[in-house]
Amino acid sequence: KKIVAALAALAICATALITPALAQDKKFTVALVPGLTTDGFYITMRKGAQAAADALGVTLVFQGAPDFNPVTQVPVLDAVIAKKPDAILIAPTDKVQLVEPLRKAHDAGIPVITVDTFIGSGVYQTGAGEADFPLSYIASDNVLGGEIAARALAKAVGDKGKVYVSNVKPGISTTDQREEGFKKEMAANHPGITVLETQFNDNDANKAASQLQAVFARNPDLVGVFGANLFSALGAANGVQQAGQTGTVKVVAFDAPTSIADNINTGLVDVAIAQHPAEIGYYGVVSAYAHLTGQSIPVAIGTGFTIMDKSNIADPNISKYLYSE
Ligand code: T6T
Repeated sequence: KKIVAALAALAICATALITPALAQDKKFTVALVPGLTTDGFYITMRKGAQAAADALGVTLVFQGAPDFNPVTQVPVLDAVIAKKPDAILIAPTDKVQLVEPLRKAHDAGIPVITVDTFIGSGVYQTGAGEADFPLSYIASDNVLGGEIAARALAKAVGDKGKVYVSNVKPGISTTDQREEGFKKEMAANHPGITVLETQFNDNDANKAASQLQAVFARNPDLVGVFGANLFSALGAANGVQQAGQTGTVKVVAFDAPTSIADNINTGLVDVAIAQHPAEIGYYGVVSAYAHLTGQSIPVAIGTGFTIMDKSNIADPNISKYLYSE
């Protein structure tokens, strides 16, 4: 009898011990849909996401389009939804055009978290509007990023003269907000600066370079440019170089591909504002996992910036924020 009782007790203990372990044995699949696949920003985000996935035993699927465009992103998203991952992390390429495609995921019971960019107003889970269904928004504070860029450019040009914003296209939450923050800061605190009309380059660095030269041809007194994302900034900087204006037309760059370090050292770029995409990817996967295992998650997570210039780019604690390739 004693033996039977002991075995029964052991069985209860064993069940108690095994059940939670079994529950966690479910291997979750999280899909990460970037803005585009061939961009150091999203390649770095993927690394951070993979680090969290490895730590948590999650399978990470990375699937995206080759360009930053809702027309190519939506079919990728549809294919991802058809595979029924446990959660989707996505950088929507348009605030409006990705709402309905993402609602399909939500309606299919797949939790959606947006990383880097947002849909609607970016304020989720409020019951307001048509685009509040994502669980969380994990990203840089892009209005603040634009303000930082404006202060850096104003300083570089001695607080006076003509500048403009090299930007991707209207409708992208991140780059819209950077331009908004930039113009707000210039209008409020830098009366000597004139901000010329924004030039939209469709995420094409070559177009951004030709636009720089065209703006310079029309405005030979141009003193600076803010490149509002990686391709806008690289293109604008190339345009400055091709126009023979290195060091004369100041460049403030958003994002930090590895090549920006050389551009800072040669004086072509004054300041680069690095985002922390690995941090975005890491917390994206952690948040998805937390939700899938019954925890509540913050409706928004703000990630940081590292400001790079000639004075600090050689410091490994700074250069570690250069993006991967
Ligand atoms: O600036 C990043 C990202 O934050 C933005 O949403 C789109 O452009 C980048 O991927 C850089 O190319």
